[in-house]
Amino acid sequence: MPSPRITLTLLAAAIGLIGCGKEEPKKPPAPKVEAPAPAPSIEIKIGHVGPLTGGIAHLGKDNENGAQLAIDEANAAGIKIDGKDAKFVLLKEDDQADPKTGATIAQKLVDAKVAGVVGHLNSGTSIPASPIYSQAGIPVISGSATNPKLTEQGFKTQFRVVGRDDQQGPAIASYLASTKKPKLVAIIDDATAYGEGIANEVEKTLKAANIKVLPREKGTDKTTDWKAVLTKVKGKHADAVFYGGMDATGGPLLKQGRELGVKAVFSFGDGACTDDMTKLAGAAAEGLLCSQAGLPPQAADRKFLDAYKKQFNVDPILYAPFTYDAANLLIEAMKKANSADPAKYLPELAKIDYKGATGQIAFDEKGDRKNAEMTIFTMKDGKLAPIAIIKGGQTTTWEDFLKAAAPAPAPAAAPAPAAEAPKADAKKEEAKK
Ligand code: ABU
Repeated sequence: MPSPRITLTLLAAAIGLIGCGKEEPKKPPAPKVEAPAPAPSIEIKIGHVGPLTGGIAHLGKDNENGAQLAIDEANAAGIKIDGKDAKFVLLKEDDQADPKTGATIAQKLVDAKVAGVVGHLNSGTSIPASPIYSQAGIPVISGSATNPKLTEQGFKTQFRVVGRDDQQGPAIASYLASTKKPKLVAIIDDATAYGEGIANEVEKTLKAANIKVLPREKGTDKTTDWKAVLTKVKGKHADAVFYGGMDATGGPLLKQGRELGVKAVFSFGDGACTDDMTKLAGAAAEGLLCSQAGLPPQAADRKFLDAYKKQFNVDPILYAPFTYDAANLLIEAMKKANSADPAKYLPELAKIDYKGATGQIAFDEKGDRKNAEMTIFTMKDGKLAPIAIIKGGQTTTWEDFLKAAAPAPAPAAAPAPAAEAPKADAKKEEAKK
């Protein structure tokens, strides 16, 4: 390529010739400017799986939004992996909260050569999907599946960023026992891995506290008519009810319970601990006790909450901050390994120590989140209000938690030096004037 000086000289000569009125010379061919070679890029596929149809599609979308926000932010940040511009793509899949479909979708994502997966939402789909990801060596992080079995199978590829039901069940049961002091509790579940699992944990805790528990009542994850079960519960005069299931079925249970005149305190686990309970059960939702297996959405990082609201025009419902963290953890581990090859970045993920929107995240040897918090809520004026945070066996009231989380007040400004008192002589002089 000619230097700019040569180009200018040629141009000046051409102008000079035109000025002399001589025959116009042929224009020299324009120098070819080669476009700079595009930076090498790499497309990294990350899967997200949750129910996007059916009764809990709103929770699936909430989880998916969290992961999508992390992907969009990573793409905007211009991340390089192995010297290449990384373009992250979220493959969004609907497993309909169905165990068989969950396994089919897992195989579909393996075949699509995803580098990692966020999901699945349900324990009932995560558990059958986990051996498929394990066999393919693909890391998978659930932001919501709480059944202990998920991380008890010994799969090195399986992680979760929420707590487990053998933490959550005892937390909500102990809170119920100590604050409401029930003598007889009815326990109902939806016969899913999650619902039945958390109900078992609650039952164990209540029985250990010498509280009587009625024989288990069951529905399914599609039951919306609970009248027969509730009539039995009413007849036994249970003074508390615990339901292991999701909000789409828990809402009708609560509503019909009150309609039938069941006076018992109702308590739910995380799957049914959402503000949607007000829509589903109306005024009957007031006073509900429930738990989540992590910090509440309103305690998530402000930057995340603002970005989520801006992008989706709604607030997170339940576990979106956790799926946001899950996607970011996959990306962070890839950055640390400088590779999107699961075999190379999996060891980084296993030993990660990362400040996420839901707090500091590190995994234990099973892939469970270390020091996961549990939150207890009550429904007050149509909104879930956190009451207490339980961490490592310690219970902190929500008010104290907020106080401890508040930024330390700025140090008081040093007092301004006192104005010097006028000297006595000066005062006298002033008086003479
Ligand atoms: N943790 C409640 C909802 C998801 C699940 O574990 O099935």
